Amino acid sequence: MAPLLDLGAAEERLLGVRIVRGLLNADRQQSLLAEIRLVLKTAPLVRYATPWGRKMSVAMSNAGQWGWISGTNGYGYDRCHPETGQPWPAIPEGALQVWRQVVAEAPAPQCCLINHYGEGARMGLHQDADEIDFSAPVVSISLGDPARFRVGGLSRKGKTQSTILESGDVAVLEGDSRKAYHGIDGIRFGESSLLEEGGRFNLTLRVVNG
Ligand code: MD3
Ligand code: FE
Repeated sequence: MAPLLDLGAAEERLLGVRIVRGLLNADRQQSLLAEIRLVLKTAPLVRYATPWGRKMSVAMSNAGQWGWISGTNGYGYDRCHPETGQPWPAIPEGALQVWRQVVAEAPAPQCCLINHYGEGARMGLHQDADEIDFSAPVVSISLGDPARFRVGGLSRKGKTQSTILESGDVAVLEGDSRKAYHGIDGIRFGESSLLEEGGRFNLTLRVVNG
């Protein structure tokens, strides 16, 4: 494994979003995936309904002190899984390592949202606005099939740019980009061999209430 502080991975910006390609090598991807599978045993994935009553195509779970959920009472952060009633499991060590590697000076993350994209899943353009502390960065880790990630500006109408996020890529949302509109147009199902069943996991690490 490469030393933790080796920032040899390529870094670029997409409308203010910092993208570090290939931050996680195959070994780190595998071990993080194993940690995610353990989390999902006690905190299973759920497909939530939108406020419009349609089911999201992305299935979700969480690790950490707070988890993002959605339901008939609205959406936001909760300490427990909506179906098991249990507190969320601890954030995987492999994810905390990434956080320390890319945003060393930030306070520790309180939430690790786990998004699972199966065939045909996508996430429409939105802002992340349910956190209290917007000064803290958000760190996103992609595992599995490549996804088309789209980012715009602070208004829904502004122009957007897109790029492909691949397994092992990390995106850092900080400063102005923290409130930018963004989404996932879709994934290239089955292209990566990391998940035997195909699909994509995205982990987003957040500070929820500073
Ligand atoms: C840009 N997830 O969970 S991660 C989400 O791949 C979410 O599952 C997507 O958007 C996914 O809310 C995209 C990259 C990301 C995460 C948070 C952001 C981009 C962001 C917050 C502000 C701007
Ligand atoms: Fe988001």
